[in-house]
Amino acid sequence: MPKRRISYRQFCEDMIPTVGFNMRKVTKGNVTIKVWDIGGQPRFRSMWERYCRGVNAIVYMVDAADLDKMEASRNELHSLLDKPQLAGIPVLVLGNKRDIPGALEETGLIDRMNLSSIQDREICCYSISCKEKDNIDITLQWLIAHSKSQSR
Ligand SMILES: Nc1nc2c(ncn2[C@@H]2O[C@H](COP(=O)(O)OP(=O)(O)OP(=O)(O)O)[C@@H](O)[C@H]2O)c(=O)[nH]1
Ligand SMILES: [Mg+2]
Repeated sequence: MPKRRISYRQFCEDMIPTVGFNMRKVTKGNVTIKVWDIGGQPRFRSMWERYCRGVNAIVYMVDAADLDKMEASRNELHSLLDKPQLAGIPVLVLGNKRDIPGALEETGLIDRMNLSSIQDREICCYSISCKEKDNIDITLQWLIAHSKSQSR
């Protein structure tokens, strides 16, 4: 039995960056998760807040192997979470690309992303690899635990 994945689309090395956003529904057993994938490029960042309003959880995906962009990523996350409309929404920070040597693991990410300063909501951090399908199971478990039926 293959490991569970967020979707069964093949991983490919030359993925096209998300232009604007994509919406997908992913069903696992009796759980359907509606996922909004929002582009991370600077020109899309002003949309983030609008798409995060009213959601059950925010998943913030970081390239854990790109140490040069970590500070910018930290600043973007903190300014997003400072928006009053997003108060209290649980956040899952995913450090992707753990397959790349030198990528930060959870403790390094918690430190460099200053996650321990976030005290007004539930915050969790996993180190994953979409390429190797590593820790996708715990990511899905977290998402299911924070889905609508679980949070009401
Ligand atoms: N080594 C490795 N490469 C990955 C992994 N996940 C994604 N990539 C590569 O990283 C590149 C960018 O992937 P995307 O998924 O387009 O990145 P993104 O964060 O969605 O980018 P935006 O859509 O601009 O926000 C692609 O070349 C992928 O093949 C991973 O776990 N390991
Ligand atoms: Mg994308």
